Amino acid sequence: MDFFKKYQFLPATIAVSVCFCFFKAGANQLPSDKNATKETINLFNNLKRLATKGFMFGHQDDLAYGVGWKYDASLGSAGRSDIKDVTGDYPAVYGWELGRIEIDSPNNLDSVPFDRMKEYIRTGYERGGVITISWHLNNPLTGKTAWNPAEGTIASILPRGSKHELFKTWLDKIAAFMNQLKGTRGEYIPVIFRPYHELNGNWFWWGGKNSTDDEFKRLWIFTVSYLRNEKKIHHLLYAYNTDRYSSREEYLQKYPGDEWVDVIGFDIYQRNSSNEKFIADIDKMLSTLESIAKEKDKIAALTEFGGNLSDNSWWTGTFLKVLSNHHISWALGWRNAGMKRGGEFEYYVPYKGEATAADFKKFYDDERTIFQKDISNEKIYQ
Ligand code: BMA
Repeated sequence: MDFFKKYQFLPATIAVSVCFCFFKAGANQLPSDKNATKETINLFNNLKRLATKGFMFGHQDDLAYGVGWKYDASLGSAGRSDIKDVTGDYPAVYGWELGRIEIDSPNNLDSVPFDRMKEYIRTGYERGGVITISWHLNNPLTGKTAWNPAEGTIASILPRGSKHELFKTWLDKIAAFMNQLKGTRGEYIPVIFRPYHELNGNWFWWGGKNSTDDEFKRLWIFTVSYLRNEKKIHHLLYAYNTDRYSSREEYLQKYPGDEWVDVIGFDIYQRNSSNEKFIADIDKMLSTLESIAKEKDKIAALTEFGGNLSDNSWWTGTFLKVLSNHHISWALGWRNAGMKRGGEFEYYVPYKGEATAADFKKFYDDERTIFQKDISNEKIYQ
């Protein structure tokens, strides 16, 4: 073969390779679902990008109720929010909860009507915010709550178990809800789904000593593959999340594998521990989480938190102080339930007139915290 013939395709080959390299370098990375929608891929990549700038602030049930109010439509489509009452802005991340959708209840376990929830989700998304959804699902074996760890529950819902068919109908209801979440152009609203959370704790039927590692992994993989492959849902990112943990090994003990997870996180409540102890604990856990996220190329988040709000400067003096040393995507404060039926007064973020409100405003003003106005400018779905 003469020289010309041998190398006649060389220029074309080089050109194609160069283009391909450029394309790869500039291209978005795919989440665990290789068929994810465009908006979901963009969300995944933007969550990673934003974590280098600061962290998003999130709040559970933010638009539905707060301390002393419920479903306040007086602000029109803007909607009330304890965070907005204090800062003039909404959170960047909205947490919602699907517990009891599986038994066809019109309201979730915290009395939020699913119909309203869908509206709130659309509102948050149209403002450019992030949606994350947890699921305190009942125990499918006993019919009792998520906090009923009956023996044999997971085995009963895995393939060939006595409750497997029932369990699939529960996932069908999750799929139906997710499929009803659409933006104004008819596109699906991306959701960070966070099932089986606090998975190393012993209080839920799926977690801790109530499941073997293998059972938990099989439950996780079954759930994701059923929603992804059977129900063809491609607008979800999946969050794997533990409670407090003490080592990397403990964190990863029930990890199902990189192809089934996009976000890794943990939940933490300060309760009665001192600020110093809380800082030390969370600092260690965040460092471990970040190193796992980096190694696995996942998004790190504080999927639920509750602080010490008897300290007026907790937001800047403790929380911001420790989070400033880390790169997580978001931190979600749990719900402002207010006075509950049993007499417990439950809240995790300030409301108008609450003692930490002034300090929270400083926290809001700090350039490292990301709320709604910032996130709207980032156009994270494009
Ligand atoms: C708990 C409390 C409960 C609530 C549950 C599920 O931490 O807030 O009141 O029912 O979460 O949202």
